Amino acid sequence: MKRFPKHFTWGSATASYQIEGAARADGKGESIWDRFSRMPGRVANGDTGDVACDHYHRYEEDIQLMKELNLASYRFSVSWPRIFPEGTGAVNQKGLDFYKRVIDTLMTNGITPAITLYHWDLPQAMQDRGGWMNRDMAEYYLEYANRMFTEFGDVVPSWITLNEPWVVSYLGYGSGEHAPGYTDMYAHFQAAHHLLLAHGKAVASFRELNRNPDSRIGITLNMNSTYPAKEGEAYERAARLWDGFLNRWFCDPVFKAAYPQDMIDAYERYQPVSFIKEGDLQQIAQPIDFLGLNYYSTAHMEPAESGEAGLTGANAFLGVRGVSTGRVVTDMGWEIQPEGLYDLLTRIKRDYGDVPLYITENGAAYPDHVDADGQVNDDERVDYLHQHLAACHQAIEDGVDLRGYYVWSLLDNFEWAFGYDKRFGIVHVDYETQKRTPKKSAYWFRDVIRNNGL
Ligand code: IFM
Repeated sequence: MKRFPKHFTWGSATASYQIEGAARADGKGESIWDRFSRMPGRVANGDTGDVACDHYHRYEEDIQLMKELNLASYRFSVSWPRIFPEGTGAVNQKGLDFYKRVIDTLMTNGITPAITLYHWDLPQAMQDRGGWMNRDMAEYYLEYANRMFTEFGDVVPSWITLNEPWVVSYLGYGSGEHAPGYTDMYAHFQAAHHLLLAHGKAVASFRELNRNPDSRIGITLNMNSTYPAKEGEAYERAARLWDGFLNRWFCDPVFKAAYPQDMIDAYERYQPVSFIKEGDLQQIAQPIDFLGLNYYSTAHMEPAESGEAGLTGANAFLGVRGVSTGRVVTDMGWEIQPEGLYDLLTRIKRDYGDVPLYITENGAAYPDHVDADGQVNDDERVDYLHQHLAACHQAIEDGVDLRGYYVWSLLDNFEWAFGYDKRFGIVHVDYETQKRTPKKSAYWFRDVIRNNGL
């Protein structure tokens, strides 16, 4: 038996827009995903989060499920436009009441809440002011974060400022696959900087407010291990550039108060980084209590010609391309490489020090269905989770301070541009009836938690 440390935290994660539905209920404002999902061709099948898993009305049933699965902690995000329908100014009390009910029900059932403040559903009113390209967004975010700290900071012990700022800035502003759908590499870097600034301001304010001396705050980054596709200097360089773009651009300012020079150089080949103002990096690099990692896959990189036909976005910008290695893929087309998780965990320790780590997301999409006998036999997901937990275990054995693991996701849900086509849940959701059916992986995970080991 591979046992985990005594106080290891076991949980599952979700995000507001992906599960709540109730898109206009009780005074909620429009979010950029409400707007974007209505634009023709942006989301598969024209799906929207209008109803999603209807968690807004079914949170009690969902929390009972969490309890049955032995979850010790639940990571969820708050919908900013439910709290501030216009992004700033007037507060929507009914929005606050909803999260109060969720938090109370979790606590009554012995499940510790972990709040992510921003998991991509920016109020549309904020986008109308330029969204994350606008430096003022850091101040608006701070207003929202402060309100949440004031309301819930005494009872919620764990806070995450941002979920995957790279996805927000690159997929939202660089490649255009996500809301708001811009395709401008400079906008990406600018948005990323303002997100980091927002993070730093919120951390400083959290310390100052000090609502509960035992509570902790961190950030969640989506990080991949990046490898050269072949031996050779050009391949090493390609891997390093992608690492700079995806990983170091976020970790370096947070932990070292500096942006990676190779990325600054890449950017400045085209334009000065005038959006970085004096004092910003000190503001960003507030000490955090933990780093959350969302890990799914790896990247194997090779050099490419920047002007090459078909090369777009960051690939054209950096002159690199990811290649397939022939490994087995999930339904997202993402290669399965659990040793990449081990490499990532040990690399963080090596490059950024002994910061406490949490896997705030890990999981896999498969085209699951309920059998005639009412079961969902998702053996591939069990296998995926098993292998990745084994990698976590190995990293802990080798001295990494990994404190917890949250499976993505509790429920099948709205997978952004893929709509409801991709199922990541350990619990199956029938979107016609809203019936929840725990999959084999849910029962497997319940037993892992019971045994505190594999
Ligand atoms: O569904 C997403 C989640 O919102 C953020 N991390 C990756 C997941 C799977 O794509």
